Formats: sequence, C-alpha cells, structure tokens
Amino acid sequence: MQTIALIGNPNSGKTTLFNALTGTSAYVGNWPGVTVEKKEGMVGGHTILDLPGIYSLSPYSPEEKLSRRYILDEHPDLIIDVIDATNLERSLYLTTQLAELGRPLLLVLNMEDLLEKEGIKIDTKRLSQMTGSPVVTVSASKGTGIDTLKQAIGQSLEEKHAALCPLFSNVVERYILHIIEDDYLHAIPKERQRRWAAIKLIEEDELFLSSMPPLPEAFSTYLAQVRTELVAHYDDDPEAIIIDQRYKVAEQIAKDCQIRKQKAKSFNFDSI
Ligand code: GDP
Ligand code: K
Ligand code: MG
Repeated sequence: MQTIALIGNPNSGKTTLFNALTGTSAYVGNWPGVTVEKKEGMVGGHTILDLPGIYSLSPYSPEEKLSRRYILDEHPDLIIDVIDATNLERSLYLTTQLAELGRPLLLVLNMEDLLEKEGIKIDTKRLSQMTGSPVVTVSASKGTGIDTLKQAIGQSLEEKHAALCPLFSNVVERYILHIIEDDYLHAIPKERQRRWAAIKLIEEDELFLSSMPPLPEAFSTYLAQVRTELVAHYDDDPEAIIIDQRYKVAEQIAKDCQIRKQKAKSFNFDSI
C-alpha cells in the first residue's frame, strides 16, 4: 500500500476529486495539534489524502504549513497536483515548486467542463513534456475522466519517476550547484531534496532553517556572500529573484500550452 497526496490551490476541486476517487472509503479525522480536518480514503488499494489548499511552498497560514510539512516530511509516494484548468498560469506557480522536490508528480487538469465555455484549449501533451509529469483532464464534479485518472495513478505509482525540475537562470543555477556541494547539505540524503534545500537557503526560508541544524559559521558567511552577489546582479532581494523566476517559468509554460480563442469582436475602424 502506497500513499498519495492531493495538493493544489484553494478551490481547485481537491475535495470534490477526493470524493469522486474514494467513494465511501473516506473518513475524516484531525491533524495532530491543529484544528484542521484530515481527510483520508482509499483508491486502488492505496491511501489518499486531501491536503489543505496552498498557492506556494512558502506558506503563511497554519493550514498551508501543514500541507508543506506533509509533502516534505512524510514523503508521499505520489503527489497529485489538482489544477483549475481555467487558471493554468496561476496554478503552475505551485506546480513548478512541487516539481523541484524530485518526487513523482501527476497533474490533474480539473474543471474540464468549463474549458469550452471559456474558450480555452490546453495542449496536454506539451504540458506533460514541459513538466515531465503525466497530465490527466477531468471534471471532478461531473465525474468525467475519473477512470483514466485511476489508471494514471496506478501507472505513476509503478513507474515512480520524478518530475522535471524547472531551471533558474544560469547565474542562480551556478550558486545552487555551489551550495549543494557544501558538507552541510550532504546531511540531506536525496540529491533532489538537496537542490530544493539550496534554493531555500538562498531564499533564507525561515521554516526550512528552523527544521535544520544550525548553519556552521563559514557556510553562513558564504551564503551571505551569495545573497549579496545576487542582489548586486539583479538589483532585487534573493527571495524576490526566485519568486520572479518561478512566475516567469509558470507564465512561459502556460503560454506554450494554452490556446485561448479570441472572442468575436466587431471591426473598429479607429483601431487601425
Ligand atoms: P478545494 O478547495 O480544492 O477542495 O475545492 P472544492 O472541491 O471544494 O471545489 C471548489 C468549488 O469548485 C466547488 O464549488 C466545487 O463544486 C467546484 N468544482 C469542483 N470540481 C469542479 C469541476 O470539475 N467543474 C466545475 N464546474 N466545478 C467544480
Ligand atoms: K473550498
Ligand atoms: Mg477542500
């Protein structure tokens, strides 16, 4: 039996999809220490969890922190990213961060029923190529695509291949490589999680730092130097640089994969 985590932006349809996948096997408990509902159920003989909605892995609220901690510490065998397909670009901001974790990832484009009405077409093959993750289109509320999704879940759990990691600019990537080489990060066993950790160190992510042993002084000095050099290069603070580059990746993937039909508009002579 393996574990699957449903994650995604608030209102992307996670709970509706969870219900469609688990039927009567679902039960509701509580996460330890917080008053957040924990929904767990079964799909294809595996445990599946409905996590609180998040926009980013740099969380603010206790619910968001819970989702991040679960994804990072409990190592689910498969992460299912539930995407409101009518909001692709915004959703991909989280997707690219999930891809950084080096875990198997499956993208579910939900709200299929609304796409035609809104004049949106998504090239799922292209999206799958660009993210290195399987993509399944469903409507959780109408119940379409659920059987295909169940098959895709089974396949992902068998294949266990990691999502493609989006790359930052060459300048940022060079620092990431240097940071990964430090002994401090060798305490983290998995290579891809080291990469994620290096990015968190550049961002000076407090949640991450508080979960790690104290930084050795020389390493801490080196990180401060990296941050100073990044500020000098981009004229922006390191956290903002990372956020900006992530948004640009999300924007580019959405642009590449999404075709929006132009609404019919009468001709206006003055606009020539
Ligand atoms: P969550 O916050 O991610 O758990 O999202 P919910 O499952 O609570 O769904 C948010 C809203 O979207 C609810 O009103 C759902 O009925 C609606 N919804 C979920 N899936 C679909 C879908 O496939 N199509 C449409 N049109 N609405 C959906
Ligand atoms: K909701
Ligand atoms: Mg929900």
